[in-house]
Order: sequence, then structure tokens, then C-alpha cells
Amino acid sequence: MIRPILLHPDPRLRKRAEPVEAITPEIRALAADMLATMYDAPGVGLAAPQVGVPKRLLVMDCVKDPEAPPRPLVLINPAVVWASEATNTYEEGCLSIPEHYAEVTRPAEVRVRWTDLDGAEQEEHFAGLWATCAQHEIDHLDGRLFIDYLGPIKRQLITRKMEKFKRERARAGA
Ligand code: K2U
Ligand code: ZN
Repeated sequence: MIRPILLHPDPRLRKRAEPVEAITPEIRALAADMLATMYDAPGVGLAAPQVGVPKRLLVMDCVKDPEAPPRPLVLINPAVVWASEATNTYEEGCLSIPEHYAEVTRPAEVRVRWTDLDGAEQEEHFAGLWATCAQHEIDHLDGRLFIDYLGPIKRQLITRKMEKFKRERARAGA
């Protein structure tokens, strides 16, 4: 089912998420809900803390071509094990900071290791949007948001606008 996405500022987006100890039916249901929530947004990634679950679990599907088959990935306890010297700058957004975009520079390619829903260890080399997204989502597991890479003035401006957005939404009874 589609779960509500927490909006910045929210202390739950700033906590370090805990490792997933065992792949239980609840973890499987959470992963399915996160994929449904991500596709509904729409987005190309979503991390468990964004739906209020402080667990080290994220989902991604960065396939942009609507003709190509989707490639839903579920990463449990992911870790970047290698990052390129070369960097890539991408105008990032975030489902927890809607309508705000800013350029973020990150390693252009990363190797990520994780456990999949079958409990198998996986390792993959990501480049392009997949690399940006993987790093953006793993940041969420560490309580980091893309606005943390901006200057303090720009970050404060976005935070103030999000506080206003949340106040107005609360008044509208959303
Ligand atoms: O974590 C999230 O908030 C989901 C983001 C992930 C993301 C942000 C920036 C760059 C890559 C991935 C959502 O996908 S934001 C919507 C979006 C969609 C396509 C491309 C970039 C951002
Ligand atoms: Zn995000």
C-alpha cells in the first residue's frame, strides 16, 4: 500500500537508520509498500526513513525509458564499497523536499554491496542516474539530505519554505 512520505524538516529524517537484522514478512511488506509509494510519487528512489521506518532499506528504479521494462531494486543494509574520483553534477530533488531542486556533485560511479530480499549478497557497479540515486538514498539512511551539500543560506531558505508549506498544509487539514 502507498505510505505517506515524511516532509523536511522532520527529526525522523535526521536519525541514522538501524541495520535490518532479519528479512521478515514485515520487511518484505515494507519493501513492496516502498516500491508502490515510489512509483506513485513518482520517483526513482525511496529510503525507509522517508516513510518513517528507521531501517537501512531502500528501493530504486532509475529506468527512465517508458518502453523499457522496469528494474525495481530492493537494497537491504547497502554500503558504498568504492567510489570514482570522477564526479558528476546532477540537479537533485527529494520526495521529502518537494518542488525544490539544486545541483549536487557526487562521485560519478559507485560500487554498492547489499543484501537482497532472498538474503543473497549482491554487489553492483552503478553509473549515471543510478549512481546519483544510490548515493542520495544511502544518504537518507544516514540522516543526510541533498540540501546538506548546499551553502547554509540556501539550505535555510529551503527549510523556511518547507516549514511554511507544512504549516499551510496543516491548516488546510491535509
Ligand atoms: O529519495 C528521494 O527523495 C527520491 C528521489 C531520488 C533521487 C533524487 C535525485 C536524483 C536521483 C534520485 C526522487 O526520485 S526525486 C524525483 C526525481 C525523479 C527523477 C530524477 C530525479 C529526481
Ligand atoms: Zn530524497
